[in-house]
Amino acid sequence: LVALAELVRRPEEAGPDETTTTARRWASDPYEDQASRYGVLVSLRGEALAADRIVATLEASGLRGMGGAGFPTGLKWKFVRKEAARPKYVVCNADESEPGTFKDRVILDELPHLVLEGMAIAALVVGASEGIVFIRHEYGPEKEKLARAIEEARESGALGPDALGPEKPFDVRIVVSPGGYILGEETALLECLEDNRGEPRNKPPFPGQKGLFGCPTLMNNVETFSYVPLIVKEGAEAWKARGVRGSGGLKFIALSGDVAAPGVYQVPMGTTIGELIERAGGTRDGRPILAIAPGGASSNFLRADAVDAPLDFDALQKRGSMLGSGAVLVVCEGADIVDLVTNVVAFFRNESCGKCVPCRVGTEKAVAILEEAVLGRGKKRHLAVLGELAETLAETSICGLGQVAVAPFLSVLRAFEDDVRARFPED
Ligand code: L3W
Ligand code: SF4
Repeated sequence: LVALAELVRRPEEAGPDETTTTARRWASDPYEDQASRYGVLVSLRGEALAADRIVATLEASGLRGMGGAGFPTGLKWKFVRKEAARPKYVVCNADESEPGTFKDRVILDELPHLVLEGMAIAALVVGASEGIVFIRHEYGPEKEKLARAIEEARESGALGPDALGPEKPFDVRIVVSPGGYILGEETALLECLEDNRGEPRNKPPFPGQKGLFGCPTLMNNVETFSYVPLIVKEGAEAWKARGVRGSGGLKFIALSGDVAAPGVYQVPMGTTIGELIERAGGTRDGRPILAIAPGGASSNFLRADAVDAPLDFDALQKRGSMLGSGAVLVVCEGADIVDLVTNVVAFFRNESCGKCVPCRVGTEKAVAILEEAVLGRGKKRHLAVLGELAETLAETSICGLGQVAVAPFLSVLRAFEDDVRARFPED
């Protein structure tokens, strides 16, 4: 039996032979000029109407949020820009915790200045002078790297009193998450920053309207910010041209599970899952693929024929799953898929903050049913109960955790119906 815990080890648990902290890039390196740090920010300082141009460029580029939801970045920035209330904040969500997701860790390690430059450009656009990076507490070495990068940026004037132009300050501080998956949910993160219990808020209002301390707050994922300098520099068309098969731009993917070389890969958006696996040396021991979860634990499992699916928000949604936070989990034959998906649901049960009764109680119930099924003692009528639980949680949960908690099981039921039904033999 291959449990998810074995398939998706957290980066800090990875063995020395596993390159989880080295991005393997394809084609040309778009970041080769990271040495000319903050060149884009500096060039924007004196530009009249820079903010409007940047928003238009981001909208035309098609850049979407890389934390999981894929919300259009230019639109989000436009919303926050038009808010009149002050002060405004820029928050970088670096509380990467989705099982199988470890690409932000590599970006923070290798490209911290691009993240900071992206945040400074965001501040210039929305009119903020304070930025916060909220980082996962296990990311100690990355936090140190980022802290050094912040110091270097201050020394060069890229952060500080004149960062966005004469007497237009912007500075960034790091806040270490006290720990817990749910704090990566944007409103729970804000509650935490306000020193409250880290539970999600009802939305709307969105953070862009009423965020930190009730003020407009632009929040994006690490990867999203890191792309901004390049897009502003090279323009929307050049960015889109970096994608393939009609998709635009680039994507960092954390590849894990039964592959020869798990790790972080940067690929053109639109690369197929099969091409990615091939790039990683194929499956472990050449075993046939059983299932693929293309977007982390929250995403629906697909059958092996999904290898031809492009890594792209819309394409994967059409296939019944999602790109999510860009975490491709490969499961080969020999794995017990019911055991594996029980692990996923148990993860959500463990990480539920308990604010919504259906999520708090429903995930507990779902895991109890699934644990019986793993032992081959599932009851037929409980399959219907799992369907009802999934629907109830999707309808009544106030955040993504509860909304998707039982969905991965339903995807496994759809993909491997006979095998799964066989685990629920009893009346
Ligand atoms: C202004 C509107 N802003 C939406 C903003 C909203 C947020 C973004 C997306 O993430 C995903 C889920 C899981 N005016 C707006 C607006 N916004 N409408 O757009 O919002 P939303 O609500 O679609 O999603 P979300 O709650 O931000 C949920 C995935 O995250 N997930 C796990 C993620 C884990 C990681 C990680 O470990 N790195 O990211 C779990 O649920 O797939 O798609 O900013 O404010 N009208
Ligand atoms: Fe908390 Fe679950 Fe409700 Fe999200 S859905 S707020 S995790 S109880």
